[in-house]
Amino acid sequence: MKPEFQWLADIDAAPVAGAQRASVSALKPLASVPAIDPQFEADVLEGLDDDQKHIPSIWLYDRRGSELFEEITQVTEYYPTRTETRLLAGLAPQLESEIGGVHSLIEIGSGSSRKTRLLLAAMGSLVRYVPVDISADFLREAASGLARDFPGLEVQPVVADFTAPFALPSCGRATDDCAGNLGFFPGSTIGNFTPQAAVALMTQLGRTLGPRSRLLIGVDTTQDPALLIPAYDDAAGVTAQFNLNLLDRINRELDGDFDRRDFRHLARHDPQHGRVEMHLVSQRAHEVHVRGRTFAFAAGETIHTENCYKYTPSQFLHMAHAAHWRCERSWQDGGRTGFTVYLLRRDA
Ligand code: AVI
Repeated sequence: MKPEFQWLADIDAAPVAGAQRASVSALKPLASVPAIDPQFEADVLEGLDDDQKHIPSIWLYDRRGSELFEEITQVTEYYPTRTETRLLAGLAPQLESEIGGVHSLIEIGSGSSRKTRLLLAAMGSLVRYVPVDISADFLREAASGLARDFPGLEVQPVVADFTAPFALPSCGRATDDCAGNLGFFPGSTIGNFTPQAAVALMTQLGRTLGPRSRLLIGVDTTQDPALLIPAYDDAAGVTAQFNLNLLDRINRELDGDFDRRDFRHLARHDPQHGRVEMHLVSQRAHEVHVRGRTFAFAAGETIHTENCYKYTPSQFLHMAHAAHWRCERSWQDGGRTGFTVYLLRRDA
C-alpha cells in the first residue's frame, strides 16, 4: 500500500520501540493520578522550556478533566461519540455470526464502559468481560454496574496503563487459546497517538490479546473543518474548560501561578498532518512560575496540549498492517464524518 503522507512511510522506517515514550502522551481519558507526580513535573517543566511549548495530553485527565471529557461526549457538536454509538448499535447484532465463538471481551481504556453494553447485550457467547483502565475508581464503578446487569458474565477488571505491556487474567482455558479474545478500543482514542505511537500500541495490544485474536476499533476520519472545529471548540465552552483545567492542575499540583484569564482555548485543523490540535494561547506577554522556575510567554504564544489525528481508512489500514493486524470487516458512517469501526484479526 502506498503511503499518502511522508509520516506513513516513516512508520515503516521507524523502530517501534522508539515510539514507546511518545505513546504516553496519548493516554485514554479518565485517568486519576496522585497529587504529586514526578512524571507530570518533568513533562511540564520540559514542555514549557521548548520552543513550541507543549504538555502531553495525558495530563488533561485529572478527576475534573475526566468529568469534563464525559461532558464533552454529550455536547451537540462532539459528533464522534454519537456516531460511533450508532454504528455499534447497528453492527452488534451481526458480530456474533461474523466472528463466532468469542468468549472474552477486553476493553482497552474502558472508562465508564457505556458503549460496551451494546456489545455485551448482543453477544450471547461471551463468558467474561475484562475492562482495562488506569483509573481504579472508574473501573470499580463500571465493573460493579456491569456485573449487576449481566449476572452470567465474569467481570475481571485490570488496573493498568494500556500503553505499556499488561497481562490478561487467566480464564481457565488453554493458554494459547486466544482466538476467542475480542479487544475493544472505541472512541477514536487511537487518534490521540502519533502514527508511530499508534503502531507501537497496536503491536503491543496484539501481543497481549494473542494469536488469532480480534480487535474492534473506532477511528474518526473526517477532515472537514466545518465539523472538526465546532467539535473541539463547542459553543458552550466545555472543551475550553477541559483545556484550561490543565492550568488549574499545574497550579494545584506543581505550585504554579498561571492565571487562566491570561489564556484562551484554541482548536485548529492541521490538514498536513490530518489532525486537530488543541492549544492554550497566551493573551499577553507575561511570565509564569512553576516549581520555582520562570517561563516567559509572548502575546499569542501557545502551549500545545493535544493532537487528535483523523486517520483515513488507507492511513489506518497501513498502520494496522504494520502492527500485524488485517481487516476482516469495517462499518463506516454514511454521513459527513466517515467515522469507521474496524474488525481486525491478528494472524500470529
Ligand atoms: C479521548 N479522545 C478520543 C478525544 C478526542 O476526540 O480526541 C479527546 C478530546 N479532546 C477534546 N475533545 C475530545
